Amino acid sequence: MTQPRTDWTRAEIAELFDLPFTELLFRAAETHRAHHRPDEVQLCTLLSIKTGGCPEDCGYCSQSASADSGVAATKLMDVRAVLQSAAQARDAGSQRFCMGAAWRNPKDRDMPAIVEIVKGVRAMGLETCMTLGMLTPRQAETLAEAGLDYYNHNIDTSPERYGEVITTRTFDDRLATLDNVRNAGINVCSGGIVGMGETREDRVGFVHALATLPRHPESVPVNALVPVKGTVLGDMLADTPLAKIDDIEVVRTGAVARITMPMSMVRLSAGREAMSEATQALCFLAGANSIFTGDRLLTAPNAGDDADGALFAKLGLKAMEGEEPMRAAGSCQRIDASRAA
Ligand code: SAM
Ligand code: DTB
Ligand code: SF4
Repeated sequence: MTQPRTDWTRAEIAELFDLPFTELLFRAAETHRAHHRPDEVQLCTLLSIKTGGCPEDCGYCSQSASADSGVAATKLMDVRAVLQSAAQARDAGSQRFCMGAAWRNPKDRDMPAIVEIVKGVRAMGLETCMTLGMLTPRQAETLAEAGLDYYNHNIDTSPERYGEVITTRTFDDRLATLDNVRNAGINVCSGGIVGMGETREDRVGFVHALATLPRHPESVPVNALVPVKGTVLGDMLADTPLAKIDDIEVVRTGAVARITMPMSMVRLSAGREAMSEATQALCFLAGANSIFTGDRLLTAPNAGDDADGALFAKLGLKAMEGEEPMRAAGSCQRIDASRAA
C-alpha cells in the first residue's frame, strides 16, 4: 500500500482550511471512505490512573498543581482496581482502554506497576493505550516489551503557540518522546486541542506538525477545550466568551486532519459534551471515526453511554470491531506479531 504524504506545506494546509465548507466536507468524506468504513466509529474508554498534583503548568489542565481547579491529587491506582474498570469498559463494548497519569514523566520505580497494568488489560482482549508524560528511550522499550499497543502524547497546538500554553517543557521535548515511542515500535497517538484562543494559523501549524511527522500518528485526537474554572485557559475563556471557538471551525480542523492524514484514526475527543448532535454528526461526516465513551474523560464529564447510544441509533453508526487501517497495513510489525503470538 502506498504511504500517505508527509511533505504537506503550510500553504497547502491553509488552502484546505480556506475551502468553502461544503467542498471541504465533501473532500474529507471522500478521503474517509477510501480508507475507512464510514458507518463505523471506534469506541475507546479513558481512565485516570493517577490524578492531579502534576508539576507541569499546561494552561488548559485541571490536573496541574498550578491550577486552582479543586482536583485532588491521588496516588497511582491499585492494579486490581484498574483491571476492574477495564473489565467494565470491555463489557460496555469498548475496543481500547486508555489510561492517563498526571505526571511530567513516569519514575523508574513506577514502571513495574505500569507494566503489570498493561499486561493485565491486554490479557482481557482490550487494546491498551497509556499517556504518562515524557518517556526515555528505555521506558518506551519497557512499555513495548509489556505489549503496550498505543502511547498518547499530544503536541497540543502549533510550535509557535506552544510556549504560551505551557512553560515547563518545549515542543521539541514533545517530539523527542514521540520519537522514542515510534522507535520502540509502539503505535503513536498524537493530536491536540482546539479552542484555546489560538488563531487559524495556529491550527494550520498544529495539523502541519502532525501531518509532516516521518510517519503519521496511527491515532489523532482532536480535543475541543473543556474550559475548567481555575485553569489559565478556562478562566481566560470565561472572561472573553468571544474567544470561544466556533463549532464549524472545529469541524474544519477535523476535516483537514482527515484529508492530510488519510489512514489515521481521527478521534473526536474532549469537548463532545458541549457539542450539539448536529456538530458531532458533521465531525463524523468529515472523517472523525473514534470517540471516548462513558460519562467521564480523565477529570471532566463526557457525553455518556445513553446519549451516545441514542446518537449512534439516530445516525445509523455502529461500534468498530475490526482492525484499523494503519495497523492492518503493518505500520507496527513487531507489536502486531506479538499480538498474534
Ligand atoms: N500528563 C500527560 C501528558 O500531558 O501528556 C497525560 C495526560 S494529559 C491530561 C493528556 C491530554 O489531555 C493533554 O495533552 C491534552 O491534549 C488533553 N487535555 C487536558 N486537559 C484538557 C482540557 N481541559 N480540554 C481538552 N483537552 C484536555
Ligand atoms: C486526549 O487527547 N484526550 C484525552 C486523552 N488524550 C488522554 C484526555 C482529555 C482530557 C479532558 C480533560 C479532563 O478530563 O480532565
Ligand atoms: Fe500534567 Fe498532562 Fe495535565 Fe500537563 S496535561 S498538567 S502534563 S496532566
